[in-house]
Amino acid sequence: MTTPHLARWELRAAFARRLSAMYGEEVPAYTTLVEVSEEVNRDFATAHPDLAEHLGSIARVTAERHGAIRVGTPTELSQVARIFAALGMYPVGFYDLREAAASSVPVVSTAFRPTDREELARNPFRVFTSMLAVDDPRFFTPELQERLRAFLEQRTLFPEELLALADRADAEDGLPPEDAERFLDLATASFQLSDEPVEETWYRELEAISAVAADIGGVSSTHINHLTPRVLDIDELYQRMEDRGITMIDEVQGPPAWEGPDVLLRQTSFRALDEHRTFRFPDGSIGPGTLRVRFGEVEQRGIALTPPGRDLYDQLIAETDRRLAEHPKRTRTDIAREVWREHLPLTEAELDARGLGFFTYRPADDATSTPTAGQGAVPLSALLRDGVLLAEPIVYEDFLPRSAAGIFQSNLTGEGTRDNRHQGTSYDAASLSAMIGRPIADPADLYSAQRSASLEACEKALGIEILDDYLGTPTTT
Ligand code: OOG
Ligand code: NI
Repeated sequence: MTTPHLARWELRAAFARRLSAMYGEEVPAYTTLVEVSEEVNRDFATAHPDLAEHLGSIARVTAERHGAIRVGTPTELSQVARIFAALGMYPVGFYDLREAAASSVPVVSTAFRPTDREELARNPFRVFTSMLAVDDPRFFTPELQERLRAFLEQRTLFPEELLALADRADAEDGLPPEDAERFLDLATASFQLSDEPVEETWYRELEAISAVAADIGGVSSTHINHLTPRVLDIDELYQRMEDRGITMIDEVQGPPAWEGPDVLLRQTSFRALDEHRTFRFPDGSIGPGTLRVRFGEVEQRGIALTPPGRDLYDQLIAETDRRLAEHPKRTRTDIAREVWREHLPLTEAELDARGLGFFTYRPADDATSTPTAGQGAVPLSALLRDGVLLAEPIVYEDFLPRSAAGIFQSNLTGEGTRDNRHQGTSYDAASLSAMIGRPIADPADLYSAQRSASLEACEKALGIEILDDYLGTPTTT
């Protein structure tokens, strides 16, 4: 008899559940956040039954989380990539937060996530993963770089047994139950907050440069920094958390609330309370102390934007900044809403027609063929206008560097230091891919492939050729 294998997605879903349980014990405010998120989602589904599942099933959204972790070296990054591969999570997108943040955030990042549609629908767990830019001289002097490297090289974040099980799961596309159990135990434990004493002097030396550097390089293990639930109405969530006495950061990051389509990603967060840790002080004594580096975050996801749509988004953000500088008394959200109304279409159909958003298409239930079949390629716009095809938005599955920087920043205690007289070390998707040992996918390529596949399926189902007059990419092979 063959034992039933746990598939990658089952491992991924189980891992997300275990992390969530562990993190809830470590940071009780997270449990409150999850409760309030579930309430908000339930209420939204009752009030708007037709909209609630527009960007993903309620089952998906309820289970949906993203995590954030931080590692110190290319070796650690490549190890964590092996663990995520076992869970069907692959690197997507490159984020350089060193430039995006005003305070000192010396990291470069990617996100590990499922990449195909079915896998995302099964469980979309993703982890924003940052690596300390140890060799960036703007943050670390050569002498400190040496000590930092030596410290990071002697620690082990992921035991050999865990890595071996991860490689096996990757090779065998899953694991038998007993091995899966062991793998999940070890994987979850590697992200647990350690009770090992923190070397006070070393930690504070790094903290003066950057709280993020201290969180990564000042301790001998790693931990989950935050776990983020997804809500269908982030403004409502914000209000309800404040009503419960939890102070949120000043503003929701990303696009404003407005009456048109929600695009990309809106996020907000709150400072976690002081956490008790054990310290080893300079005189050798061991005693209690507190650290405050973890926080709670929540997000609302919108429609993925095409590269032109994304350029427009970046311009709208820049325009918002410009107007805010001119009118510092107004709130960012008010200005952003005004800018949105001026430049973004009010309907999804128009977002699609202008080639700004990513959509998939499917034949309407009663469409078997079209009057124009057999007369050459039919324009996509005509098929949508005539109701032969229906469009469905593709959810944005990634992150926003500026929001990520804002989230990092709003949860830091001090500004830290960055010496801009030095040239920063350059990192890009290619160099980070080489460190990870796997290519980092471009998010736009993944959305675009999903869109093209849906158009091809429509062509097959209707027996016609479709002329893509929205994005212009040829769909026939
Ligand atoms: C990651 C911050 C970025 C997000 O949601 O944009 C992030 C971190 O704090 O390690 O999680
Ligand atoms: Ni986050």
